[in-house]
Amino acid sequence: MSTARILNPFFTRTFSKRSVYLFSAATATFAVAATATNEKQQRQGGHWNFNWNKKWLLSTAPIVHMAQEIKDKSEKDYQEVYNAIAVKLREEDEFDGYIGYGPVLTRLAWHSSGTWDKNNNTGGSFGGTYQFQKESNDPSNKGLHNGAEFLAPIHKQFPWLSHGDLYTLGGVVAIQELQGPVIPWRPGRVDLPEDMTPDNGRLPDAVYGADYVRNFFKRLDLNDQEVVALMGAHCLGRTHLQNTGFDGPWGAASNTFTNEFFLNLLNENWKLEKNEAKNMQWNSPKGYMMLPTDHALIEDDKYMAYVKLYATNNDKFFEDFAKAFKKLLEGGITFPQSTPTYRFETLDSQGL
Ligand code: FMI
Repeated sequence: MSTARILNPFFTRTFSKRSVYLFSAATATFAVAATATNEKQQRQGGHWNFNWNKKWLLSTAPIVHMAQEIKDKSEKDYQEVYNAIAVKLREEDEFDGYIGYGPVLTRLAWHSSGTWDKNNNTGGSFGGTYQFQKESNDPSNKGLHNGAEFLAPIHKQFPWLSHGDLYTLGGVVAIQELQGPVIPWRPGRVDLPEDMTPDNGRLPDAVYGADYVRNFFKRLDLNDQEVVALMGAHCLGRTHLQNTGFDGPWGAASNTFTNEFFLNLLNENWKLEKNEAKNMQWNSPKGYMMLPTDHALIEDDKYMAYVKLYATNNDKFFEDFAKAFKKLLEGGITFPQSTPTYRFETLDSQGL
């Protein structure tokens, strides 16, 4: 067996026969085979933490978040949830000065996933732990209660949906209904207990430069190209003084998903100014803004190359964004091979 195979914890298809082969990264020389029952998986809510506590095994055995098969639900059921969220989005369009709920749902999907730490596989969208106060009250999540409250009746209507699936699907619906790319999405996240909620402070700050951004997103296993593509979601919505101490929208079309963010970064006349909350932000004569982390994308040569690419090629932006957003929403989750990948129809394409 090659070293690479030993170093990477992996699961063979035999998982379906309930055998799990774990290779602990740090112990590298040991291969441990364990048999787990469905019963055990249910008890632990899909969260596997093999901690044999033997001297020859590390006490930090790998955590595996195995997506659960929802046997009696098909694509039709999930499209029904999609439609319920999309219709609500269309109906409640007056929110936030007629921007609507799309941007805040996108941000909720990202923040509920962005707590993932690839180094120990804690946090992330899997456990839906944003539902607990410890996470929703994280100062980085200010304003996201609007998204969670929007989704609460959807969860009542479809109680079989886990919170992780709900929050991530909300983001997928928002991007697609706001005319963005189709985001392939997989189900099966499992609600974890409250004590699995990650500590506050895992989400990034907007006040720093390119080095900080690059280093931060490594923890989420995202590279330069993926980070620039993802940041293009700042074409949506706006910053709110009361949430983050930043003020204003990134562009003109705050509820349409386009590559406007990159065009504005390159074409506007940006001035660094102090806002009412005494934070520095870049402002343009048209009343648009950029966070320090946004502007950092045109201060760094490697990031700049992708900004130019996406400003001139909207199709490429859509293609790369869809891949990166899917990856962001799936950080840390192991999907059995049998998990379907859904590509939902928008209300428009269904003629609804
Ligand atoms: Fe962004 N964001 N974002 N964002 N975001 C928003 C709003 C906002 C940061 C900071 C930041 C991503 C990454 C990052 C997204 C989508 C995404 C705001 C204003 C700030 C300060 C929030 C407010 O209400 O004041 C960074 C720099 C630090 C956390 C950052 O790395 C990513 C990856 C995405 C999704 C792909 C959206 C849609 C919004 C608008 C929200 C709204 O309510 O309008």
